[in-house]
Amino acid sequence: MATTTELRKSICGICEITQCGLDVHVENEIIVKVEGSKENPFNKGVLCSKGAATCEYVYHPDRIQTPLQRVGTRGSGEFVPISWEEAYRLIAERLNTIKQHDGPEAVAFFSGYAKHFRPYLKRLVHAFGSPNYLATTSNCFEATNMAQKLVFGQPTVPDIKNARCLLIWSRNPFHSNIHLARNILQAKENGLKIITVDPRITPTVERSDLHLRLRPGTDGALALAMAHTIISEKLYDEEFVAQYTHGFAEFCQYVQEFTPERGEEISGVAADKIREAARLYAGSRPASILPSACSVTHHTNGIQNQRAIFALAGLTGNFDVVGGNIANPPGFIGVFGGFATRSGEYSQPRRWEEMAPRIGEERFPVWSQLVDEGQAMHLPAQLRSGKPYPIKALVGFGLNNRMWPDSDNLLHSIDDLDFFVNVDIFMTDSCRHADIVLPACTSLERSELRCYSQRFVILTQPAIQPLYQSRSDANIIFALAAHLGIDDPLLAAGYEASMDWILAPSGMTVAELKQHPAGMAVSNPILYVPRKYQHKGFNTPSGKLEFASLVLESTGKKRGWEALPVYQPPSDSAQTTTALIKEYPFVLNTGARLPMFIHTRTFRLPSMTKFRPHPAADLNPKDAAALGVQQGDEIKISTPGGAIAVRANLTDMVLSGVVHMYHGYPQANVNQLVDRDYLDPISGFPGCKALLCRVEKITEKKDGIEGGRL
Ligand SMILES: Nc1nc2c(c(=O)[nH]1)N[C@H]1C(S)=C(S)[C@@H](COP(=O)(O)OP(=O)(O)OC[C@H]3O[C@@H](n4cnc5c(=O)[nH]c(N)nc54)[C@H](O)[C@@H]3O)O[C@H]1N2
Ligand SMILES: Nc1nc2c(c(=O)[nH]1)N[C@H]1C(S)=C(S)[C@@H](COP(=O)(O)OP(=O)(O)OC[C@H]3O[C@@H](n4cnc5c(=O)[nH]c(N)nc54)[C@H](O)[C@@H]3O)O[C@H]1N2
Ligand SMILES: [Mo]
Repeated sequence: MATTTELRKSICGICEITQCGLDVHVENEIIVKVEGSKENPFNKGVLCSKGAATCEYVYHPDRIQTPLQRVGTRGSGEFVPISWEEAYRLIAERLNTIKQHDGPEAVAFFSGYAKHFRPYLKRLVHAFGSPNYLATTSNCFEATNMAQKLVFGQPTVPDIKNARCLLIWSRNPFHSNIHLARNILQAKENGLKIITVDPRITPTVERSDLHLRLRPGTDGALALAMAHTIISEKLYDEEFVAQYTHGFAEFCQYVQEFTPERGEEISGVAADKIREAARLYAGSRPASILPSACSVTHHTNGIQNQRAIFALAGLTGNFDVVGGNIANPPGFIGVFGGFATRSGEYSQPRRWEEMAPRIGEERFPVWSQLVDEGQAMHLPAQLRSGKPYPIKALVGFGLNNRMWPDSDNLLHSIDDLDFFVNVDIFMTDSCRHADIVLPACTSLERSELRCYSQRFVILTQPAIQPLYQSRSDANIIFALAAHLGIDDPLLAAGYEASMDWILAPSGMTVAELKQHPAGMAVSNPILYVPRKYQHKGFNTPSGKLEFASLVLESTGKKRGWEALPVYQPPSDSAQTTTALIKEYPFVLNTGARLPMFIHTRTFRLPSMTKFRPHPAADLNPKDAAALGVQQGDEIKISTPGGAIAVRANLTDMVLSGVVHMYHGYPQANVNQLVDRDYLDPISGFPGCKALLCRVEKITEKKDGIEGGRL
């Protein structure tokens, strides 16, 4: 019998945020090949290495096949398969009992990096009555957004296409988002000047006009030194500053001490380069800043540093202008799609005041003021202390402890819970500690609504039916709502009715989207209106762009937080901890993206791991020589929190004195070395990009040492 191959449309969910359009070739309901979808305006037919490994990902033997109930001790991995009905029944019974005895807030929910189901999950959590919706927002992009909310009153996106200068502050899209990299290259061909601020020499740096190679965590000092040049050479936008900003005089006063020479002393970037960058950024208007998701904010001084960076856009009036940083374009699930939705309203059916305080609310009040979620990094502390109230149950959608600081501690804290449910595609260590494990399907087996900044939207349909007994997260959320007996009309109406409700202001409907399986242009795009602040002001307490933050002044004063973006070195650094530095003389920087790995997700794919089969850390050859370490030698990296053994990868890409290690290796988890309380006090973000560590050559090979935790 001749087999026919059908072409079906989907999107790639492996790296989540690019959502590349996929052409899925299906033979007898089996995916035989995937290619980039040419109709998709973002990836335009192109796929990265990870997307090309889709078949390996979808058909991986580690996939969870059925709902499971734990029968052995936590972590033992002993489960018995149960039916979906039984699983839902058990979960609903336990969660409702806890709700009755301890209040709904005693149940916390967490979303991992997967995002397609987040609006529905957040509604479920609040409709259940719990304030405790947590997500990777707590250590991914949100601190950068917080800094923007403190300065501008809202998040922005850089208008790269129309900018004359792009200040890339620590992004490396050649590894983290290849389509963004292509857009930058295209703009460069049209004359865009690029300044990149990064401690490493990356492919982005290699294509930049200027590289500011700073020491990790000194971003604030560098930005303030740039501000010094911009102010002292009168390169700032006097009219904008006078009319639309708050705290300029105090800012100027503070910036006086940050001469480029002082900036050089702290950051290691030559004073003349700082001046050159300031002149280029301020002198080529319009200019935009492309921030990183978290390279600046994964520091104990992250929010203040990130604010100092955004203050540069305030000085130069590059806020909400064509080619600058555009204010708050409308979006859906983290992407600015150019259409209005009711997603925020949908996700927040109950006001915060009607619920108990969120996890982390007391410790991170500025977070709670600016972000509509709990601060997840506080979860382990509340699990341990039971204060201000005990958490009895946790429901994770892709909770993977390996991504958290002091990862084992989170698992140990979870072990003390009455009840833990985890929904994942693959059997992970975290799942092994759960009472009930539910199998999620991949993006190719589900329906999801996503949008692209090209004013394009897609509602996918399953390219194949969910494998084994797996189900889509959205399906699981709506079924849970029904089993929990939640009285909520939209959750009761279901997934498609919910999407229709969310989409109503856009004029688009599920029925219309289904007619365009490869996606469609947004029907009534919202066109960009520059300088909205001229009529609406800024969404800050002063109504102006704030160099001195009134939020920090009122909320932070008694905690010692400064209203100005005051620079302080990372809490553990040569400047602050003279005792520690003797024992731990290197700076450990974790997580700089590698093209073939994405958090914990692709370590199980041989076609990806073959590029770096052993856990390895990047070390400058000069440092290696001093340690007697050669390429491929085993080294031990230790912090007061623990030690891992990895191979040394010698490269001039990294600064001398800094060791870089990717996070998430199953054999050598660098997050185990990060102290659980080493957090930015304002955002709660972990300081996982500037820890002090020791590096030693391992001379004697011991059992179990290879790539493992020592
Ligand atoms: N040291 C260090 N740590 C970091 C970072 C760093 O730079 N350095 N980066 C941080 C950042 S920015 C982020 S975003 C986080 C990411 O942290 P995580 O969200 O933990 O990352 P992942 O490993 O991508 O995904 C978590 C789990 O979700 C599962 N999963 C994948 N797709 C789905 C799905 O569709 N449904 C469900 N239910 N599960 C799914 C995966 O199998 C995995 O077990 O890590 C953070 N951790
Ligand atoms: N292949 C791949 N792609 C990814 C991911 C992945 O894991 N793998 N993760 C996705 C996620 S969740 C996110 S949040 C984004 C992140 O996307 P990016 O921000 O582009 O990623 P990173 O490589 O973490 O950080 C960019 C650069 O910041 C630099 N950096 C490190 N410390 C500092 C510092 O203290 N100051 C400054 N100025 N720079 C510093 C690093 O050297 C690195 O080159 O990537 C997304 N894309
Ligand atoms: Mo992230």
